[in-house]
Amino acid sequence: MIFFASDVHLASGTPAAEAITARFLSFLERARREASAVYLLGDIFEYWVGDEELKRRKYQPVFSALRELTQAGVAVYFMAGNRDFLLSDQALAQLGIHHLPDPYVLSLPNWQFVLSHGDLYCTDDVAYQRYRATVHDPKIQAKFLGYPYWVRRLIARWLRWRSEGRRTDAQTLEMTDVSEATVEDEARHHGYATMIHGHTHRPATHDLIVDGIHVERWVLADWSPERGEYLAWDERAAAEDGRLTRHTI
Ligand SMILES: [Mn+2]
Repeated sequence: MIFFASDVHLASGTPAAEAITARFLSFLERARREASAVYLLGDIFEYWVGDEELKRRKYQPVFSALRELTQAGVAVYFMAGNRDFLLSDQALAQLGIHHLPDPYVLSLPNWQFVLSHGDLYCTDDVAYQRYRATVHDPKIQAKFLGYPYWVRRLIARWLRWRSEGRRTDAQTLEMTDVSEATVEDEARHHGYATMIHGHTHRPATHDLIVDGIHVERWVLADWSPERGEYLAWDERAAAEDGRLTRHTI
């Protein structure tokens, strides 16, 4: 089995954060028993302002579980989201995790996927795409990482507060879903492969017809203290229809 998850938003310091962490640990435990590979498609952490986060006490059980998982022979892949894109390759290597570019084409012996965090497809939100380009600028990242850790945490908190303010605006909510035209172009560009992404917090399975070809777009759910969700690909399932399934933990 291959597992896909995103938008866990791991954090610390609140009962809700602890409940989500416990759920994610159960997920990693299940992956150890059932999966050959795990694809983490961004926003696994609520924020990551620099690799000092590796030392955060509340994250240690997660890091240990990830190391155990990779040592048990389960391949773990990480694609950056818009909250944890500063997780460096060195930090990932320490955890035994492979870094993936966004988007990434996953070619299996009998199926092809396009994996993405999903924010790249939200092209109707021009302000967000401008913000994204800024924070992905290596010069700006270097400047940010030059600030003391506590300053970076304050900036992250401020950005989060600001984006939460935007999210309560109904019109903005409309805008932050993916652009259908962008999704169709992406499908076309990657041979109409099955798309898997998160970010929008709108879990659903969409059946699209692009150039007369059926394309599936699976949107991953964001996690809550009550519910974690992931997709599982079963290479041994008999029917194509039953190979990719949604599970809760
Ligand atoms: Mn996101």
